[in-house]
Amino acid sequence: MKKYVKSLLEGNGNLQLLYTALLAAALAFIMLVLFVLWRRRRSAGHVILLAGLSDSGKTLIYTRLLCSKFVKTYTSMKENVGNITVNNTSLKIVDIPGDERLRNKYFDKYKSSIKGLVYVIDSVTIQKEIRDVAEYLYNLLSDSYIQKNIPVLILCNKQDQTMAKGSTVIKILLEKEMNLLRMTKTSQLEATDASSTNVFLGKEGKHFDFSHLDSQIYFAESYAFNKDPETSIEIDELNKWLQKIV
Ligand SMILES: Nc1nc2c(ncn2[C@@H]2O[C@H](COP(=O)(O)OP(=O)(O)OP(=O)(O)O)[C@@H](O)[C@H]2O)c(=O)[nH]1
Ligand SMILES: [Mg+2]
Repeated sequence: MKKYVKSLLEGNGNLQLLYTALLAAALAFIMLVLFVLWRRRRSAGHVILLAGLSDSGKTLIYTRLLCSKFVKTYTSMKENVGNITVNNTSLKIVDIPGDERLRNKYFDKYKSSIKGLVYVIDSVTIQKEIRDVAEYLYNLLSDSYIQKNIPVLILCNKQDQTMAKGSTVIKILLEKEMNLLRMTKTSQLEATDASSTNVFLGKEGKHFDFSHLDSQIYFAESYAFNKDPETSIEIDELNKWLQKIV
């Protein structure tokens, strides 16, 4: 009898050991899965992309964000990449060239990690360039990565210039142009191949309106340079937007 109880106790001990080992393995596995998910969350979606036509001021804004310094800029032929910290979150600022032959390549390179898009506009030349400004924006907003509810800031830059248009006027100009563009794109789609990648932005039967899009579209004003060194920079609205989206 004594022997039997002893073997039973020993058996129970082994069973308990087995349970403990299984529990430890399961916990380790769960921890591993959580760690991988956490790493993925951290690495995905940390890029703030600065896009816009050439000469709109992206590279100067990029430099201002990173080190506040004024630098003489030249037409970018490749991207600029740098890190900043906003609300204890590390963000990768990527300034891509506005050149028509280069911009898609760089957008494609970074779009899978995008957290926010800043679309920089030269507020002085906007009326003259409205077609190109609207078309590039339309293409970016149609992209499947941007359509995953990526917040977009339309930054009306060069506000230090007396001829600069304000963000309210620019919004109206853009909505009008995007409406025309959408009509052209829709008729092209009907007339030609159905495999076209044209996307209908906004609500069918309604005038184009930024508020109809799934992505949150914000408008703000800035200047990255003026002649007075005391007041040579005004990118507060950009900084506030960054704090809001992180
Ligand atoms: N007055 C004024 N000039 C600006 C402002 N921001 C940029 N600039 C000037 O505009 C020119 C173009 O600026 P960049 O930052 O090089 O333009 P970009 O958008 O990077 O152009 P790409 O690299 O060709 O795509 C430079 O001469 C800048 O000094 C601004 O807010 N006000
Ligand atoms: Mg540049």
